[in-house]
Amino acid sequence: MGTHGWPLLPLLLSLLLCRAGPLRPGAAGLGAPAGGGRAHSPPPPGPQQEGASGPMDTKLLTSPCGHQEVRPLILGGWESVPGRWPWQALVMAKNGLFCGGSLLSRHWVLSAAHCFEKVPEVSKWTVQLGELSLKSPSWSWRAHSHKYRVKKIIVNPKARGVLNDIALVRLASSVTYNKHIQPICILSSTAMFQHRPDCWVTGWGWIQENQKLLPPYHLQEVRVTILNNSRCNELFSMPIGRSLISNDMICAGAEDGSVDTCNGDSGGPLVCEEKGRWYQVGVVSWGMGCGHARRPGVYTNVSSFFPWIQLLMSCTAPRPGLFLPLVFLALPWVSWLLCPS
Ligand code: 4AZ
Repeated sequence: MGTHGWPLLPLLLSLLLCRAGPLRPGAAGLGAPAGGGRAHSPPPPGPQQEGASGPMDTKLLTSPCGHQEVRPLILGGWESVPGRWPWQALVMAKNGLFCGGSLLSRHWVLSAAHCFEKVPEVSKWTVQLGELSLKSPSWSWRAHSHKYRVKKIIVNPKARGVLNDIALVRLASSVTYNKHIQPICILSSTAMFQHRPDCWVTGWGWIQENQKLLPPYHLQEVRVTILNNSRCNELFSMPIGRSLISNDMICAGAEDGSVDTCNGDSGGPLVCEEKGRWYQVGVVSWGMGCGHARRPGVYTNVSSFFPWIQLLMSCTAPRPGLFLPLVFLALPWVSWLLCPS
């Protein structure tokens, strides 16, 4: 084996650690919700026990997620109500550029890679959580307290244009959850949501092609149908004649174009409910215009990037005591090989 063999050891250790890190004692792995896919943070609903046994992120893959504590009395319409989408994030640059995002844990927000193309500098970005308005008044202490500085932006290394359009944003401080700020669940497979007509997408993007959102810049929500990829490719292939939708993408909207996302919605979450829990299926990515018939919105398929997300979130999480001796031995190699510096 000689010198060529040694990198295998840290790789194996890293797999062991990255899988072992976030598990609760007694948990057999990432829980499996009925329906097939494996969930990120899927324990039974219940009171949060964060901080009970060490730093907050220890439980990043096991803390409750996907719960809407606020349920509106009247559903429908386009303006959301406070707390209905508690994972919704606003990812803002100092120059006024903004994107949507979704809260995955106390330190991590998911968004689209292309959002960071024009402004890659971390110091220029902030993340707002728990607010319904795109532009909260500058004197609002509450809005100010819900703004987080960004420590790191990790664009998927394979991101190019609309391909692999996904990024993780590491927040500089830990998020305090409340009924308006909660994480969303993610799954390693979202096949169970194919054809679902009752998924939702949210954002502060344009409300029509060439029509910006107007004051009070209220978060918008729209109910969409998940289309399967072969149908979506069929729709897009006319008159283009070639497949545009890869397996890492997922289409949603309506074939008649009556519901869609638009400019400024990028990075935001496409979510579906299953047995009282909400799962993020897609990240708003691209489309051909907005609201055109036979041109549904195209989303990054979150489950395709589940291992990448899991790895990055695990890398920065403190490891449990049981593995401590191993961690001390292997962590420098593991970090060097797999985790962003
Ligand atoms: C955008 O530029 C954008 N109709 C997002 C979604 C769609 C088009 C554009 C889909 O943020």
